[in-house]
Amino acid sequence: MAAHPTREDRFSFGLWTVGWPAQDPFGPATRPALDPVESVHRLAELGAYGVTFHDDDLFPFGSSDSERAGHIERFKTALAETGLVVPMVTTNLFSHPVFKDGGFTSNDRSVRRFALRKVMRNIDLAAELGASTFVMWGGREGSESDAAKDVVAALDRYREGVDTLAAYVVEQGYGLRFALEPKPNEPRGDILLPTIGHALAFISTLEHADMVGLNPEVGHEQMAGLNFVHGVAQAMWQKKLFHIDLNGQRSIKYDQDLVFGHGDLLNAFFLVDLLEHGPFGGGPGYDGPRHFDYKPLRTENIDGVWASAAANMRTYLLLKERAAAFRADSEVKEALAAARVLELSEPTLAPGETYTDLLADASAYEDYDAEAAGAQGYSVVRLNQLALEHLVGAR
Ligand code: ASC
Ligand code: MN
Ligand code: MN
Ligand code: MN
Repeated sequence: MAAHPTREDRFSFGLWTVGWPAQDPFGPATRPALDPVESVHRLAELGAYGVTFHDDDLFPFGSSDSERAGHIERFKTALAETGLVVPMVTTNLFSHPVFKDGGFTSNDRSVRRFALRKVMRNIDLAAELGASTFVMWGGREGSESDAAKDVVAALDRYREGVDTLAAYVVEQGYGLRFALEPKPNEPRGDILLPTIGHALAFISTLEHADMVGLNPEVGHEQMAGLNFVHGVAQAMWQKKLFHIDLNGQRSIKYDQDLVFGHGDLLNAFFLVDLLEHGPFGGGPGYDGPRHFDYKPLRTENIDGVWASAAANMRTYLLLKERAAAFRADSEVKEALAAARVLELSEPTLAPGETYTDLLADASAYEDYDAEAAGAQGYSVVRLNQLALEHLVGAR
């Protein structure tokens, strides 16, 4: 079994994932703080190729310039020692109380200006470290009361914020693209841009829409009861899958951030299949980092932290292997044909055909046997069972 990660697999982890000391709303941390330098070394040993961070993961909020520089230097040394890269950087606009009503969309204008400055400073660092993606997760952009947030004005301010930062990146000549990360709720009662669909619609209104895409997270769509594979497919279709946060979630509840595959496993299988092979009808898959945004369970000690980091990568590789077997299986090919999956790639109108031709085609309507078409089976269960059997290693 090919389940040993290598740099070529391009697995990356947030410093805040393995470094989460496991405080929750009901109890304090169960693990000591982890030095980012140690995380870099351990992740490299485990086979990751990249590490990502929020500014506050690397140097505490409020650090002096020299303290900040010291933390960055130590981190850079660890990167140089291990060869790990920084493919993505993001900003913490959610922990400090100043952001309790939002960053870009706080009702308080001075907070919004402070938030933009905090991001600009972090964009400079991202560019310095050679990152290509800058993620924006607006965890505090939202409300608990419909009386207290003018959502229309908030979206104006959100757009103003992203447009301003995009202009900054362009004018500095940085090679960065933004990736917005949707989430429906938590920590706010309702968060703006709650799903992939909302975020795609928002992006279409931006001045620099071309350089803004998505960083969808498995669990965040599933918290909204949505099918993550569908969401990712639409993001790909709109060429907006700039980055991805892999993890696990079991149904509609608080954000679990489980190990990848430890939630909806069948959906994870089809996700890996889509990322690795692209759509069934042809077209590219995903070629960016396979980034894990998960939280080691609060029950785990430090050994469990590293075991869980390894589990994310191993699960991905196992699913990749299973998906390849699924695609290569001649019985699956037959079942795909029986389910007529590939026929969907054929345009509904013939080449050059117009609606006038369609109106003139009696076979399409007047003579069409809707009863016969309605009586046919699509053999979906057989195909799904074949996928499941590959997934569990029964084929
Ligand atoms: C991020 C990101 C999230 C949140 C969360 C913080 O940058 O992708 O989902 O921050 O992980 O705990
Ligand atoms: Mn999450
Ligand atoms: Mn995330
Ligand atoms: Mn998260």
